[in-house]
Amino acid sequence: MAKEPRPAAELSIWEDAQQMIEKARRDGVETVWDRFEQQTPSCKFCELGLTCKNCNMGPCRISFKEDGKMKRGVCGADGDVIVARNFGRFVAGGSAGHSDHGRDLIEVLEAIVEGEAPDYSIADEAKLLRVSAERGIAVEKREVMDVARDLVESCFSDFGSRRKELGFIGRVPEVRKEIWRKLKVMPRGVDREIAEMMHRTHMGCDNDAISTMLHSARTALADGWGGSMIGTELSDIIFGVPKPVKSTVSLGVLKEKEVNILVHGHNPVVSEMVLAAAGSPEMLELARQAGAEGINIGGLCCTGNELLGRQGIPMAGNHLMTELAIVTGAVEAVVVDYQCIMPSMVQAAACYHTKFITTADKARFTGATHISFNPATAGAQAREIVEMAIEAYGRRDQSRVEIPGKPVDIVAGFSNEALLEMLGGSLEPLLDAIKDGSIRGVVAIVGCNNPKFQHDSQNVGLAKELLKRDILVLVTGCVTTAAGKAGLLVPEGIELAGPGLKKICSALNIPPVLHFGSCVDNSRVIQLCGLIADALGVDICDLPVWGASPEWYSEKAVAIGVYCVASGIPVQLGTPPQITGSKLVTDLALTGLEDVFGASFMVEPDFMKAVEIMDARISQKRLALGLSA
Ligand code: XCC
Ligand code: SF4
Repeated sequence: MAKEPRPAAELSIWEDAQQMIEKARRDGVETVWDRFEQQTPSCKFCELGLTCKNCNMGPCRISFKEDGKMKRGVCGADGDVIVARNFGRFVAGGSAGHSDHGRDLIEVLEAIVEGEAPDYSIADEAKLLRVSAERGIAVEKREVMDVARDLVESCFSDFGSRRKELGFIGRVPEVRKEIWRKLKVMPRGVDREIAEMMHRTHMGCDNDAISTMLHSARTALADGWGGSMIGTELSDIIFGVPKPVKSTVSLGVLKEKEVNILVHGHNPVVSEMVLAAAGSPEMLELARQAGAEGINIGGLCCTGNELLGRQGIPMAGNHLMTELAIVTGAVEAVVVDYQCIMPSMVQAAACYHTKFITTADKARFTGATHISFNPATAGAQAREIVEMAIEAYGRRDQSRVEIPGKPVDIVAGFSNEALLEMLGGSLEPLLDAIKDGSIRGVVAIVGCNNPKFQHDSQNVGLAKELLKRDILVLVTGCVTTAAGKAGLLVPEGIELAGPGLKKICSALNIPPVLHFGSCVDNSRVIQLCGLIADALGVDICDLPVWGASPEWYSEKAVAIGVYCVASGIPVQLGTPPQITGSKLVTDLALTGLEDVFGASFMVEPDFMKAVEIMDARISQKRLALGLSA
C-alpha cells in the first residue's frame, strides 16, 4: 500500500522548497523525498556495511550465528574485513571524484599553454608564479607560459606512481608529516592510492581491517592535499581567486521574464563559458527577439559555488533543491557537468519545457541532450547551449510558472588570499583574535543535504548555535545556500553572533559565516589550518577547530571527512557511514583514530548535542594552548 506523503513542512525548513514540493505533487513530478519513502526502511545488512559482492563466490552477508560468533563470507572474510573493504572503496570513490575533477583542470591549463583553448586564459598570473615556485619550479625571468607548462607537468606527476610525496605537501606542518611517514600513510600519487585501494579490497588481499582503514586515510589525503588542492589552485589560476562578492540566494533568484539557465555539477570549465556567452550582446539580442528581457544564470550545488565565489552569480539552491528548481516551470535549461546531479532531473525536466544538457563524456544521462564539451571549441559550444535555452523560452508555459520566495542577500567568495588581504596581509590579527578569545575556535561546515533529515535543519541549526559561542564558521558546498538563506552570509548576520565574534566581524565588516567555496575548496580549509598551526608552532590537531558535515550523503563527503581527521581535524557527521556492523571499525573511527591522528569522527544526529561536544573540545584545546577556555 502506498504511504501517505509527508507534509512538505516536515521535509524542508524552507518555504521556497515546501511550496515547490507541493507543486511537484500537483504536477505529478516525483522527487527525492518520494523515492526515499519507497526505499525505506533500508536493507539492514547494507546499512551495517555487512554485505560483500567483491567476488562471484558471493554475494555474502554477515550475520551472527546462534553461538554469538560472526558468520564469515564464503572466502572466509569476517565482518570487520568486509566493513573496512566497503568503507575503503567508498573513500576511493569520493577521492576519485574530486581528483578526476582536479585532473580536468590540469588538462585545460595544458590546452591553454599549447594554444589549443583560445577561449580560456590565465586570469591570475601572480598566483600561477606563486604556486609554481612553491612546487619547486623556476619562475625568475621566464615566460609565463613556460612556467605554466612546467606546472602542468608537476601537477600531472602528482597523479602518478613516481613521487614519494605530493607537490603540495610542503603546506603540511612538519610534525604532521612525521606522523604520516611513521604510519606509512604519506600520500604518494593520487591515482596510485585509489588504484591500490581497489587492489587491496580485491578478494584475498588486505584482510586486516586496520590496515585497510589506514590506506583509506592515505587515499583521502591524496585527495585533500593532492587532487582537490590541484582542482582549487588551478581553477584560481585560470578563472581568478575568489574575492568577497555580493550576490543572492533562493529559488527567488529565478526571473519570470528572463531566460533562466541553471549551471549544476562541480567543474567551472563549462559553466564559466556559458556565463560568458550569456553576457554577450549577440545572445542578449537573440533573447530579446524571443521575447525575454534578458538571460539569467543561476547556480546549483558546487558548480554554482565555483561561479558564485569568482563571478558572483546568484545561487538557486543546493542538493535537495535541484529537482525543485525545475518544478518552478521557469527554467529553460539545466547545464550540468558531473557529480551530485540526480538522474531524476531528466524526468523532471521532461515534465516542463526545460532542456537538460549534459556536457561531460564521463557523465552521460539517458534522455538528455549531450554536448561533448571540448576546451578547443568551448566558446562556440557555450553559445550553442545558450541558444538552446533561448529557443526553449519560446515553449515556456507561463501558466505553469511559480517562482517562490525572494532573493536573499549574501556576501560570498572568501579564499585564503582574500582573508589575508582583509587582515592586512598577515594572519596575526586572526591569531590575536583566537588568542584573546574573541574567536574561540573555527568550524568548517561542509557538504550536502540528505532526505534522512529535514532539509537544511541541521546545517542551519549547527551554524547558528556555533556563532553564539564565538566560533567562526566557514561553509563550503551545499551548506552555502543554507547559510545564505538563513541570513548568515551578510554582515548583518552578526546579530546572531556572540560578543567576541560580533566585535571582530563588525571591525572587518564581514559576515560571521564565511563562504569558502565548493567542496574541492575544502583544500583551502586544510591549507588555512596548516598555516595557523605553523604560525603557532603546533600541530593541526592542537588547534581549536572542527569539521562538520551534518547532512552529508556522498562518497566525496566521507573522503573529505577522512582527510580532515587524518590531518588532525576532528569531524562531526550527522549520520554514520555504513560501518556500524563492525565494532572494530566503528571504535577506530570514533575513538581509535584519536590516538593515531589526534582527531576522530563524532556521529551525532542532533546538532544541539553536537555543538556541546564541539564546544567542550574547543575549550580543552584552547586550555592546552595556554589560552582561556
Ligand atoms: Fe554534497 Fe559537496 Fe554534492 Fe552538494 S554538491 S551534495 S557532495 S555538497 Ni559539492
Ligand atoms: Fe563473499 Fe568473500 Fe567473495 Fe566477498 S570476497 S563476496 S565475502 S566470498
